[in-house]
Amino acid sequence: MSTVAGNGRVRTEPWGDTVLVEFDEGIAWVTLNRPDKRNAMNPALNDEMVRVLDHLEGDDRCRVLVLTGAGESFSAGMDLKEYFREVDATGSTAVQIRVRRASAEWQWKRLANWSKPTIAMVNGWCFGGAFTPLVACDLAFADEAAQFGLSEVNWGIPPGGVVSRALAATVPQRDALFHIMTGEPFDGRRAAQMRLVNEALPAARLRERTREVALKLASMNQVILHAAKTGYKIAQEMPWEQAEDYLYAKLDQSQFADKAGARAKGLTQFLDDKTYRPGLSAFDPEK
Ligand code: ACO
Ligand code: V55
Repeated sequence: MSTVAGNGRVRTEPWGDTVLVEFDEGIAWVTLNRPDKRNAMNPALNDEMVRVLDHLEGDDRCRVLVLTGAGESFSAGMDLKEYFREVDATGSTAVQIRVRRASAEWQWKRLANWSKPTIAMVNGWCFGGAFTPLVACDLAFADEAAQFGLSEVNWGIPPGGVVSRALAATVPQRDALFHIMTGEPFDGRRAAQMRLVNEALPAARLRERTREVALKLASMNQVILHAAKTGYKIAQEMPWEQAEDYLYAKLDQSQFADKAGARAKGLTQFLDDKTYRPGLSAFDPEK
């Protein structure tokens, strides 16, 4: 797809207005880029993110995606002016359906099922609707001082979209209901305690740690990673009998799909060559 950028030049990559993408050794750093609005998600940003995810899925420069925000915010949630007030003002159900659809399409439908590993890097404010892409990412790292909150009740709505569903998939009920009902904010350290994020780090170490994990994932077999994460997410919703059958089917499917033959190599290295012990391999992104 090509669009005409502000400078009049034709652009074939779908980012540049409200989203930035930078490539770095297999990592695509995807930055929500409305820092003046604390990266609140308006309809334009939601439309752009749908296109960005579709583009990056087929772009070999991206082996892992990191989602973050420009400036001092991850995302202040849904744009209260453009996503709520201005959509209400149109009086059009069709418009409301369209903007809600674009929002859901990237924030969880595409993101949660993405074919490549995804990591949320919460660099600052994370409110309301921002919990959806946060939870849809496979992993999450946060600045320990980042502020999170389900602020919906403070301005007169219950959490909408799949915000509460996403919370139920990550944190215990006591924490979820406390924050959904009181709207009380919490910091990154607390977010790690309740397992909303994997780790909380000092601001100065956040990018370095996120990059370390991203590089590790970028170095791994992409077909097997895709099968592993999809298997987990889908089996979670299944009865055990079906889960076992499905996960074996997934395992067999991955052997067909993996042209690199990782399984045969792994077996040879352990059983014949004795050059590799899966249980002893350290977490070393350089290997
Ligand atoms: N929607 C629309 N605009 C927003 C949003 C938002 N969610 N968040 C911030 N902005 C805008 C502000 O209106 C302001 O715009 P202006 O400069 O044109 O006046 C600009 O971003 C900067 O915001 P400030 O409040 O001045 O920034 P500050 O750093 O002091 O505070 C904070 C940041 C804490 C994030 C604050 O902006 C805030 O509370 N935002 C709302 C958070 C929220 O409740 N989000 C909605 C959750 S509900 C949902 O997502 C469905
Ligand atoms: C929220 C999110 C929505 C929505 C209504 O509470 C409310 C957040 C992502 O979409 O349509």
